[in-house]
Amino acid sequence: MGRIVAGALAPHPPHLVYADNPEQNEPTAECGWETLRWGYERLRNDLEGIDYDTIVVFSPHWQTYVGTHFLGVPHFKSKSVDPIFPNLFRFNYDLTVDVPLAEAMCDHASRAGLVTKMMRNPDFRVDYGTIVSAHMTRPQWDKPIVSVSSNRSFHFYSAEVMQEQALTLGRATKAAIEASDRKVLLLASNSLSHRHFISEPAVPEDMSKEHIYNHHQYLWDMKIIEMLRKGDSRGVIDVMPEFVEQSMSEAESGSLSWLLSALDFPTYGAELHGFGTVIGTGNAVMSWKCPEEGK
Ligand code: 2X7
Ligand code: FE2
Repeated sequence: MGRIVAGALAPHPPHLVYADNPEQNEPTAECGWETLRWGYERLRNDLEGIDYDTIVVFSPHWQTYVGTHFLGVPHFKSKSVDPIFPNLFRFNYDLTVDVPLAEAMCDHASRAGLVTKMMRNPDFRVDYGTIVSAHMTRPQWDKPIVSVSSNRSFHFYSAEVMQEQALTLGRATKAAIEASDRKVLLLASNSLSHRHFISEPAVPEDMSKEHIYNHHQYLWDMKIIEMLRKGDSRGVIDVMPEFVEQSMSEAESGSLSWLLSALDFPTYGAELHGFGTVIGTGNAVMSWKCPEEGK
């Protein structure tokens, strides 16, 4: 029987890849955003002892308007350029997709009443949210991924409906994985508070310019992190609509709700690996190792 072995909150500011200087990225940096990059290093060390087959990423930057889409082509190779930060992120990716698992997830989500579609275009450009979170979590790129889009159509109704849909998708994701033979790591690819600077410093990695932008947003970030550390994931779901509206959180895409639902609303505490701002947005790297693992 398949299972979810762990989940992580794995934010995707392209700045983190830029500052890490991997060979796939064209621009190079001197330094920058260390608390988050060291946080990702701790996450990677933490995942070292866990065996898994596939990484499933829910990305806010793959926005679809007719249903939830799943990558459905076995291999993608191209260049991803961040539309806002082409100076920081021009990344040559070469990745494989666990298509059978993606199809199973798509099928379970349809049976749960969601509109779904497999993305079969071989020339599709994989979004940078998927790439950054997958790269920072597993830079070897030696595991297949499944990427799941954020269906934005429900956003027009309300934040509540958007999150309800994500909870349904989370339950379907869990069911699909348990009906498969895969051991899976889930990634929610999102920042917490998401109000950002409107002008970039001349040297992007100049950390004297990086700071919390708004105290109220910071208070929200700390509240959500503390609730997750205490295992109050149901409480986080309860405040999610207020959180996304007041802090402009990227969790608005449904990614964090999807993760907590797929993990069956953990009552054990998440491990916080690092927190930091990127152009003023709040980002936490956190993980939930399923209690059965390591027993
Ligand atoms: O997509 C992002 C983000 N979510 C946060 C910070 C900086 C850039 O890009
Ligand atoms: Fe983003």
